[in-house]
Amino acid sequence: MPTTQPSSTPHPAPNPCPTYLQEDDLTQECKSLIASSAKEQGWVLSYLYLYQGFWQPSRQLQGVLTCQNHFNARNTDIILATTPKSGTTWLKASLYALVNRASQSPRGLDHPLLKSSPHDLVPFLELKVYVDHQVPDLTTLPSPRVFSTHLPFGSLPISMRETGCKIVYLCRDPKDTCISLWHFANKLRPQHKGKISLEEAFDKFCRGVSLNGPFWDHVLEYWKHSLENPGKIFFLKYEDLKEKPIFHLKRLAEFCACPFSKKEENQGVAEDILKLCSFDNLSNLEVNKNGKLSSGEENRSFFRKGDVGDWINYFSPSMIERMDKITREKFKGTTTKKATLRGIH
Ligand code: PAP
Repeated sequence: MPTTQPSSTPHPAPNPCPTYLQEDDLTQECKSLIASSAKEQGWVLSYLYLYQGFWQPSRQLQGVLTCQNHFNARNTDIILATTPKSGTTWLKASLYALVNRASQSPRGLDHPLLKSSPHDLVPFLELKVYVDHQVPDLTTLPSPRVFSTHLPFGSLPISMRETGCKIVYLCRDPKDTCISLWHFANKLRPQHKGKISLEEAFDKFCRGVSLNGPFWDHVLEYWKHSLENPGKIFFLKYEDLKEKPIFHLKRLAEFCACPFSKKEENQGVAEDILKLCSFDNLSNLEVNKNGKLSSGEENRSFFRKGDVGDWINYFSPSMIERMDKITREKFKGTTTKKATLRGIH
């Protein structure tokens, strides 16, 4: 189910200013909101604005407003919600391959994931579908439609919360998330701005000033709602997916109402999906090595290491202490007999 036409091209035309850096095309509603919101210097170029308790760059804020005003969820929709840099690209690919496997064999040499970025096949609502206040007609897309978002639970369009659409939520250890975001921001920063130092990025992250931050509040909102309504929200941790990928892919298939049949089990279809969506496979594809998203980001910037625990190579003891303290305090009381947030801290 290609939800949009793939738009990654292996050799895109040169673009002097990628659109993710542009922020002049805003509606009056967005401009007024920005004028009255708290703001902080962001990690890349633009300011971040506090909207409904979370930090958004202005260009993204425009997409958030349009998405909130126009997105009509269907009962059959599957929405992938993530904290930025928690493995979104990986789960987009896996979800896409999972729900389309009847018509697109994960072993097929013409599988869309071999030619298109997962971000084009499962587009972000606020960053791609509704970017620049465009309002595309999504009614003709076949079910199940699969979209993604970085929006916090409280900012999701009302129809998403009120219909039977399913939400898959993915998060990751805050230290790894922070390091991943820092590398990503430095890749996106225009050359003349130089790099943002780890110390500055870390301090912002700890104060909650990061893309869709505060990180911990984002996780907690979805966590709470997933416990209250496990049939609607599937809560997943990057580290768990790394540790037991087959187990969690099968759980995910059941949640998405497309469980693996006995025949598929015997044929190893889940294994095929994991192989197709593995870091090694995706990151070595031509489209992901040399392609760009329509917004200007290089596809390769979404693939770095894909490791658990890489933060150890970057954080000083005092940084570890500071972030662990925040995590302990924020996630206090989240371990019950049935579930735990342990594993991401
Ligand atoms: P996004 O939220 O901006 O879309 P996202 O895909 O969540 O980005 O973050 C990229 C991270 O996922 C990178 O982590 P790292 O910086 O710690 O290395 C990237 O390497 C990792 N990643 C991308 N694809 C995969 C994959 N197939 N398997 C495992 N990790 C992956």
